[in-house]
Amino acid sequence: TAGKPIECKAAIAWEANKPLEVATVVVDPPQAGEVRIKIVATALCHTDSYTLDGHDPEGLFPCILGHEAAGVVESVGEGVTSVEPGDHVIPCYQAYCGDCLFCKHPKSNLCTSVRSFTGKGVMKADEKPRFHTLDGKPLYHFMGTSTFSEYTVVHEVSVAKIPKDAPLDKVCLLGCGVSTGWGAVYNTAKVTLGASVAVFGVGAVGLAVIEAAKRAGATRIFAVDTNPEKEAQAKKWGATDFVNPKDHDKPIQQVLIEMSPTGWGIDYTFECIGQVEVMRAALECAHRGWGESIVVGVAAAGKEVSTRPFQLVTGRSWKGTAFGGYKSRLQVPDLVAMYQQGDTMLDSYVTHTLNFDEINKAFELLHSGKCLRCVLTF
Ligand code: NAD
Ligand code: AHE
Ligand code: ZN
Repeated sequence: TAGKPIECKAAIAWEANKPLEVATVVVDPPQAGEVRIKIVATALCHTDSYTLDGHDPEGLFPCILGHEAAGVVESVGEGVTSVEPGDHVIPCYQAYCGDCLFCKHPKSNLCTSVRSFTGKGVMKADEKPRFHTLDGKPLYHFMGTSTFSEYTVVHEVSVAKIPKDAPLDKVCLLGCGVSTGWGAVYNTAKVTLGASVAVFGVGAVGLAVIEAAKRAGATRIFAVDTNPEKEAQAKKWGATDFVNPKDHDKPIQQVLIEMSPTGWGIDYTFECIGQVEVMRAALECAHRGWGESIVVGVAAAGKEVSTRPFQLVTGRSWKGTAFGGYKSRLQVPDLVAMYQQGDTMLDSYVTHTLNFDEINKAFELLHSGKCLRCVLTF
């Protein structure tokens, strides 16, 4: 198949707010600096549905969504040296070139080598997509990954090589949500022993924050969710307290300050939903003097955050994280190794598995509140 276009199954997002169409597409061969991957397993992340719902200012249609996956290299383009056909890999929406200002800086993972192209849904070599329909209509890439396809083409800088004995239907989750939650705790907040933590939103990302906070030695972990069914999972993952904002008349930030160990707020708070009002609440219940609030959730186009500047003057700080601050190509293999050593809860995030053909059902599951991650296989 190397060097030739491949016809395969993919899920086409023709336009916002329409179900995906599972159809045959053509995937062109990888050009210089590109890798064609056979996707073995792909999960759905809230960000895929956010984009399909038309909330992403960078959203382009028609496109092929998907960014949490694992697969096997089918062929490589000219000049590619870091992977070869047969290698097992995780596509990384956050690239790592190792060479740009951001890759070289110890404080950032926001590689710029291909970001402007992935944002436009095209590949860097010729600024065109590698996907098209059988009758030649181009289909945009998404987040530089487009994993809702049996085959995809990504930039070499976006490919993390992993061991062949890692189960692809589990480690696919390390391509986004779980890694993001873990990294938000370890890299962005650097949660310390004995700290108090509040996590807003008990989806896969919020649970990964809870898991990592417990591991980092946080002694109080407040899980906040409007869905009462989330309490059991939150506690299983390590939350010490579950708070449903609907059970309280007072603003949730006030409730949490009153519940906090010192009565002055919570050391580290994490917003894992994508709602600007909740981001405000998370900042405002952070501890007076030193509390940090980390924005993980992605808000819809046009939304803005606000608070009284006094909240910052009195020592709270507001931060955000993309892919948990991990330098992807470099560190995703370490996360896979951590999983293979057996001391993570990664398997427990896979609550559903379906055949790729049932991808629209998987989107419904994601909205139902009963699904953390649904893994699709071909
Ligand atoms: P999810 O939909 O599975 O989880 C969200 C949770 O929030 C649900 O349990 C829901 O009941 C709860 N919720 C909704 N409104 C609430 C409210 N007002 N108060 C309290 N709880 C509320 O989503 P997910 O896949 O875990 O993703 C979470 C967010 O993180 C999304 O916005 C996603 O786009 C974003 N994300 C960001 C990054 C990053 O790199 N920054 C990476 C992955 C995901
Ligand atoms: N494209 C959007 C925002 C979407 C967004 O912020 N994405 C997160 C990852 S979500 C993964 O599920 C991210 O890492 N952003 C940094 C980046 O470079 O995309 C917009 O507002 O334009
Ligand atoms: Zn994601």
